Amino acid sequence: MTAHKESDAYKNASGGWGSIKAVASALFQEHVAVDGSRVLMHQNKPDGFMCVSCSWAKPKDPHTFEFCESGAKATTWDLTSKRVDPDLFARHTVSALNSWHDHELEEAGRVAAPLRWDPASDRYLEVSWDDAFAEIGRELNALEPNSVVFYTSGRASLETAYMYQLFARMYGTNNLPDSSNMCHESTSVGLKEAIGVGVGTITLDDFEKTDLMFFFGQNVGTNSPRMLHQLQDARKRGVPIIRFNPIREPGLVSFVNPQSPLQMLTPGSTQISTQYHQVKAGGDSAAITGICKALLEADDEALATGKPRLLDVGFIEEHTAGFEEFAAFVRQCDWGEIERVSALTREALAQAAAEYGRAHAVIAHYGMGLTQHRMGVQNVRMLMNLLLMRGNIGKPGAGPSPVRGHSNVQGQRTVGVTEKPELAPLDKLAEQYQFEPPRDTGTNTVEACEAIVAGKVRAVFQLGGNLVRAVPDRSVIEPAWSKLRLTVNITTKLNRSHLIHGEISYVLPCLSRIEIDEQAGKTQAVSMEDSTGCMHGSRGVAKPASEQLRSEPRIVGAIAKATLGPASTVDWDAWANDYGLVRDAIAQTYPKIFHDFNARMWTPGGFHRPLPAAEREWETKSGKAEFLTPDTLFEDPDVHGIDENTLRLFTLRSDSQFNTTIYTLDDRFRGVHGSRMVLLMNEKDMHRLGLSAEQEITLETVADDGVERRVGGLKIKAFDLPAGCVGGYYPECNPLLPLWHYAKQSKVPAAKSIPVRIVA
Ligand SMILES: Nc1nc2c(c(=O)[nH]1)N[C@H]1C(S)=C(S)[C@@H](COP(=O)(O)OP(=O)(O)OC[C@H]3O[C@@H](n4cnc5c(=O)[nH]c(N)nc54)[C@H](O)[C@@H]3O)O[C@H]1N2
Ligand SMILES: Nc1nc2c(c(=O)[nH]1)N[C@H]1C(S)=C(S)[C@@H](COP(=O)(O)OP(=O)(O)OC[C@H]3O[C@@H](n4cnc5c(=O)[nH]c(N)nc54)[C@H](O)[C@@H]3O)O[C@H]1N2
Ligand SMILES: [Mo]
Repeated sequence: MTAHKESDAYKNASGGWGSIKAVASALFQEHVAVDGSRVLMHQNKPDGFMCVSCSWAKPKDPHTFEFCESGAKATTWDLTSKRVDPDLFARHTVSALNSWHDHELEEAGRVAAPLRWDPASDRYLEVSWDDAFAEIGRELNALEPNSVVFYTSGRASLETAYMYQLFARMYGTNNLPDSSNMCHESTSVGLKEAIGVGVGTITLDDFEKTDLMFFFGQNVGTNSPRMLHQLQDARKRGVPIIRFNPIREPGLVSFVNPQSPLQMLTPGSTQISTQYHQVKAGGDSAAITGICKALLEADDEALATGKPRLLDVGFIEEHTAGFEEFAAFVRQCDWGEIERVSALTREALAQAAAEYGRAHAVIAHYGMGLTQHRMGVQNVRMLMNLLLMRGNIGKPGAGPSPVRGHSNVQGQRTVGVTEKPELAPLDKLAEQYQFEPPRDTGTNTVEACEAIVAGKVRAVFQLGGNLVRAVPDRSVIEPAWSKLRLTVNITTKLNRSHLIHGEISYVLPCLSRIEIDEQAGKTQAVSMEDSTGCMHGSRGVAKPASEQLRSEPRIVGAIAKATLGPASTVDWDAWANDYGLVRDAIAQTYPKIFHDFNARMWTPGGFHRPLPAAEREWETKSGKAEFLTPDTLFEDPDVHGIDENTLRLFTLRSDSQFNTTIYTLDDRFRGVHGSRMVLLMNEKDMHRLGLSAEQEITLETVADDGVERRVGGLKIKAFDLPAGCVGGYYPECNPLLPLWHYAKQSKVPAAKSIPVRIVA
């Protein structure tokens, strides 16, 4: 870097030298520099492994470095040479480890041996795998199946997820919550109602055909950086990008491509967003209403003056239901109200509408900024309304693009991990495995937490994840969690959920997808589904962190076998010896999506699942794509006690974390260093409330349920965001989020809109 002075453009844009430096320092921090760089070359390649970080699509013709800063950090995090072995517990009791920071727990390295908590010494002690499985099986058989929760974080493969849900159902419960319940469940519910499929309809090819992209509440530079390649290519073709986000996120403003030597050497970067609207948190339904209103006004004028219409009248007539009612609602909405709730001007929204009206094929990307709200499902449906008005679905270059989180979170749902029996092929499973699957609705994540608090749950399994940190209402959840009878954690690293444990608790270390997985003398591969509904094979390339590790399919299979006994109609050992057999079973359950699975999983660029909505076939109630008329434009119409001192807190991720995994305490893009205990605040609010920068404050939730929810030690940072909302980090701010504060129809915790006030 000596010859080329780092310009400010590089520092502030995402990608670029800052990104390369961050990758190098992550490799260094985890002591894996040489092997790590070799492994990274296999990331997201047809013969390599699929990134363990986000779920963004993997192209047919990958770049030399088909990974990003986030993915590289996630990979090196797994490749670390540090180990959590029984020695660590010989030195520290569990109570002592509980005083460690979350970052320090995971930073201690990969868990190297199966562990069982020992009440006498308050330590995790090494246990044999066989003893672990035997005891877990015995415990499960002594419990009522509906008192057991089988949680999945979105990383485990299609093969593991399929085995896991089958096991839970054979055991007797649909309690299969998934990280998606805290994430894109508003999409699964909203899109299903609107267009008949609960997932996005675009593919990578659509990026080449689109002529406008919207981004609502998704932070691509931090959370799905590989997508910047497609955005940059689209920008080069002159495709406008319109952004709605309370914060001007650097990755959305400009981008320097580390793959392009020319861009790295010349100052300047691609301007990613052409319009940037700093919407107030919770103001998206209002903002979209404004765009729709401006579009209707322009359409009226076109009709009156004999110009081409702005509505796709033919599409609306043939393919949709509910348009008239929606249009009537929009027409009667008052511009003053729209401006107040969205914090955006009529002119700004009309400008977005004008750009939209000029474009023939439009993609709408969105993320947690839409889904994690009380009106999260409505937000998603409002965005669909906007697309439907101009027929932007089921044609090249157009469609909804919910950008998923975990690398296989969408796929786990596809192969049956769901608490909703109507979404699982129960009859098919009954026939294929000759058993009677449970038919009652299981618990989603929030309901599982409610049941844990109520003492109705006795055991929790976590296939990945860190629930005591990821879920709302920490002060209520933690004490309830430690009253559980059994906690079983299949994991790569140590985290808080292992230390706040049940009476009997296991930490079972598994292989990471990056590692070579040999079973019965044969190297195994697994598969996952990306954000665009595309399935990919994945083969590990690194040496396993410890000889004691077992693969996820092997662990799940062994628990199933120990619980269900010899009468089980599945040969769990055979499946764990050869994942190809699991894929055959998946293909048999879901022939439309997974026929010839074993052969097709190595298709370059993956193979797509069929999506009726992409063909303009609508598997909805009315058989048409459905417009939704919203109830209200207000976020939180039903929270009481709100006054002029109430601020709306949205919780954020930094570039140095993957959910509850905190790599470092910095947030390079937002200029936060050394501590995540900060509160981003508008200067007007600071002035109004008599606060100064760097001042330490305590936040308190505005709620009238008698529970005190406070987070202290937060330092104020003046920030460019709309007045009335403040930003803080997830998971540090989770104690402020009430368990009942969730999206109405999907129960996704409303983590982007927590009413709070500052206490001295
Ligand atoms: N590096 C990294 N990558 C990740 C993750 C990670 O933690 N780290 N997590 C993964 C997971 S599980 C997920 S779900 C995804 C999450 O990825 P995203 O969907 O991008 O989620 P967030 O970063 O939580 O928030 C996204 C943006 O929403 C904005 N926002 C907040 N409130 C509002 C609002 O009311 N309206 C609008 N329009 N915007 C709002 C925030 O400013 C932020 O920029 O990322 C995945 N990828
Ligand atoms: N306030 C607030 N709360 C939120 C959010 C928010 O934006 N704001 N976001 C929500 C969202 S979108 C999500 S998805 C959830 C995430 O919630 P979770 O999925 O529960 O949490 P993660 O942090 O992704 O889980 C990390 C743990 O997974 C384990 N792990 C990592 N890799 C593997 C692997 O390969 N196999 C196995 N078996 N285990 C592994 C490690 O033990 C690691 O500690 O949090 C939600 N909570
Ligand atoms: Mo997520």
